[in-house]
Amino acid sequence: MADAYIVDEDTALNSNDTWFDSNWSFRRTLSFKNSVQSENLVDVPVLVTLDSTRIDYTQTQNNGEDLRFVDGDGTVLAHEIEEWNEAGTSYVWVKVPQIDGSSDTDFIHMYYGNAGAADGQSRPADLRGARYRRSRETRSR
Ligand SMILES: [Ca+2]
Ligand SMILES: [Ca+2]
Repeated sequence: MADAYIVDEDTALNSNDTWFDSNWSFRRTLSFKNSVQSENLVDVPVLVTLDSTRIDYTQTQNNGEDLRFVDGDGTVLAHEIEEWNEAGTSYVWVKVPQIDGSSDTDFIHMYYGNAGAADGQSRPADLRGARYRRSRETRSR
């Protein structure tokens, strides 16, 4: 099983589900392409790659403090920002409880746009581990 999983951008928004918190103004749906295998992926560190085509940096706090990731059932997910670059590409790890197998529609929501939010990162150890492995792989290439 892969340790990290790259998110593909979603287009089909399921808009009739519950908004996480009215203090947040924007959200984007991130869906997972996992139809190639029948196995559910459990507690997966997911690397979310963001740029100005995927997030409106003018609406985020300038270090991404107001980023939140919320599962389909409303659970707020642990995340850690690896790199935040409003002039380019940002990298954020999110711990996803389950990515359904044989599915291209399982998703999480990314919320932003709350100038009053405190930094929401929680930096769980398993995300640090995934980040460490990625940096080693990058160096060895
Ligand atoms: Ca900003
Ligand atoms: Ca899921």
